Amino acid sequence: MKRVAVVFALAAMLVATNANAHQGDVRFMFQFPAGLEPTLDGELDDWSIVPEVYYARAENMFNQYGAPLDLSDFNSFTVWGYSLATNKAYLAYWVGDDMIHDTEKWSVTTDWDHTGGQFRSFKDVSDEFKERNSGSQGQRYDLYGPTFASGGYYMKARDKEWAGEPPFLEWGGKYLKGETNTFEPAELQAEVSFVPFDDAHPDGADASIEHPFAVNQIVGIESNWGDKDADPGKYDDAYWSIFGGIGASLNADNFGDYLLAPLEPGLPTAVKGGTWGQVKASFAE
Ligand SMILES: [Ca+2]
Ligand SMILES: [Ca+2]
Ligand SMILES: [Ca+2]
Ligand SMILES: [Ca+2]
Repeated sequence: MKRVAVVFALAAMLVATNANAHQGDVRFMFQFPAGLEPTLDGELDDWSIVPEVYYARAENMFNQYGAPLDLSDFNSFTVWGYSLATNKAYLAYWVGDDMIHDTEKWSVTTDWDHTGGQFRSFKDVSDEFKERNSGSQGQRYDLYGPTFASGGYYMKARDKEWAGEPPFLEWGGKYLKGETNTFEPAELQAEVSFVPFDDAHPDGADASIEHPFAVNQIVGIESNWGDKDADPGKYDDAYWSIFGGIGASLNADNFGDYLLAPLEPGLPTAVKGGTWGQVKASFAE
């Protein structure tokens, strides 16, 4: 497995050089070649080129509360990717849950320039400070889609509403099994694209600083799913996270690290037009 060797060599380098590691072990963001970025149609076939090493699976997630690991209660994967051509981050996820309802979601927090520090829920500061700084140097996204949230939306950026609208946040998703808000077993999946910001300004994108991605860069991220099941009003016993960073909803010191991986060998480096189906067919030849 040559691919695995590439990223593990990078991980060793990272451990040796990065004194600022966050929570847990470093993970990897897959680099989509230009032209092979996912189409956000809710079908994950365009993620089939991503090797297993990039997947974060429920078996390896952390629970802040009491529930033991039980994949029939909560099961999932998340995969992150990025593209130098689009300068966007891409997230795919799948969730299997024995009791789904419309207050359950991924809470995804991002610190693209890896500064750490508090980025929202400030106390004892002026309203002006809050408006300027909440969700600015770090961001929090609530990703319910394909579930339509009790709050009346599918996905949003907290604190900076514009950052949760297209083209800054776009997505596609669907239920594979079951239906929204039935309290019955369900499986769902979605894919999301993010325009990354080092400073998301209250006045919108033109006043903001976009974050430029580069190979081998390290970014800060955490993702949580509160599996509330019987009681939508609270996180009864299961708040699953990728890195186990308690307090990640407001402080980026509690995120984990993703390294932006180099291109995997053996993938096409450019695609001129054509559908994904045609590209896949060319892989199979
Ligand atoms: Ca797709
Ligand atoms: Ca459950
Ligand atoms: Ca930051
Ligand atoms: Ca549930």
